[in-house]
Amino acid sequence: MKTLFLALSLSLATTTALAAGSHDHQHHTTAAIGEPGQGKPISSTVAVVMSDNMRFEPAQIKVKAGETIRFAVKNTGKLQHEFTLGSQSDLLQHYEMMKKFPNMQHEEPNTLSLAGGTEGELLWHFNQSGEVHFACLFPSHFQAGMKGKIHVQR
Ligand SMILES: [Cu+2]
Repeated sequence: MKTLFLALSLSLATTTALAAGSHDHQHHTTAAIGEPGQGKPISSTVAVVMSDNMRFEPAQIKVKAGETIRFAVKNTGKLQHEFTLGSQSDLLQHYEMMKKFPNMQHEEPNTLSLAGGTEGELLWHFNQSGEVHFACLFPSHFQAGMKGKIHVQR
């Protein structure tokens, strides 16, 4: 299943890139959200809590363009939750895939999936100003409003 997902997500990414390239109004590409922060000096740590009330705390985060953020994420619930970064269209596309493959496991650098009662970290480098979204893409969680926004300031 893991391999299948990777293959699907690669082909989706390629399709998105091709589609975006053929239009002038391209504004939501994966590149726009930044890149994995591994190996870069960390500008600051942001603590994020995920819980079974289907919320992130905080749900609104402010960072500055050029910063590499260490997200220290804690799942205080009993259920599995995930912290996935993306543009709104990335997340919606991914969510559609989660509905088809609900047991999908992710190991991409923009996702941190945590079992109940565990914690972990995700390093992300924000390279341009704008908005980056995050969500837990388990279908019932996403529908319940388990999402938030990172405001990347100039
Ligand atoms: Cu969740």
